[in-house]
Amino acid sequence: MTETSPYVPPKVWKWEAENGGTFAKTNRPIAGSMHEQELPVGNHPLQLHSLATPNGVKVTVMLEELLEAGHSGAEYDAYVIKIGDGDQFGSGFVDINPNSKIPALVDRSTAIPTRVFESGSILLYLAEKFGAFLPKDHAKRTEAMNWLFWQMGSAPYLGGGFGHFYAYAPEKFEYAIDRFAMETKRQMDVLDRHLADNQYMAGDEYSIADMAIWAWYGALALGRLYDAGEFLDVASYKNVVRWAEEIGKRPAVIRGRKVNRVNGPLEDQLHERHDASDFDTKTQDKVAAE
Ligand SMILES: N[C@@H](CCC(=O)N[C@@H](CS)C(=O)NCC(=O)O)C(=O)O
Repeated sequence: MTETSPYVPPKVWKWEAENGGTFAKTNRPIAGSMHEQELPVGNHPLQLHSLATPNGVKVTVMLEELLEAGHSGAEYDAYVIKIGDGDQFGSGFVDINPNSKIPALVDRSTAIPTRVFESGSILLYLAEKFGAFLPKDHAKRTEAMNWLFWQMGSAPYLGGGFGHFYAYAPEKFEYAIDRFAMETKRQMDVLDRHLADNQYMAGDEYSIADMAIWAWYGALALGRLYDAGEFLDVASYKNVVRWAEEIGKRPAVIRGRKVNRVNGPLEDQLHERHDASDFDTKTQDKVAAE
């Protein structure tokens, strides 16, 4: 019988071999750009550089909601950043997000173009710019912000913790899966109890807090994340499922999920978005049929 000796951390950690996980080629312990790469620029005031992961979907849902509500100033060009290919380390992208993570937005309607990174900051920027999807009433606005920031602090345990060890790590480590499954279920219970008495996260108004939380926890409740619906018994969080299904039916949400998507059914993949008509003519099923 071979016994593996327990890992003893060295005095100083060194970046040596790839760890074998799904993102082994992407992850690195240094920041900054790795290659020269200019970003394309389209005609609209808002330029989005992103991918349809949960963090990306929050922003495309918000932009589609703004357009659906008649805010024509929210017209946008959306370009794909393929994080598996290292696009986030190109010099143009690092200029707009020194943290090298999608999503990142440039607002070219300001005298000097404004860069906006971190999905929560982007949602708040757009909500304030257009006066939409953030309650005007101070107490309700505070509640929306409470939940927006809750999402920012909580989702790394769901994604970087549970999702990483359940779906992406090179081996199944019981300790890590246990720890993060427990925390993810606790978070789902937090949401479930809140949504038992509230239609939306900030009460009776749909807001950026719903968009942020739905992209992660709505996807989990609908069984779309990490194939973990059964493992985490997501159906038992009935109020979260009710809320997730309701939001999932919104036309802007259905459109927003398609933008910058490079996997899944071809009819749900709109790699780049430059015009509202692209949803009818440029999804990958239509491109393939040409
Ligand atoms: N806190 C950030 C997280 C963004 C994030 O983690 N983005 C991931 C995709 S979901 C990414 O770009 N990863 C690429 C990398 O880590 O190199 C936000 O909310 O915008």
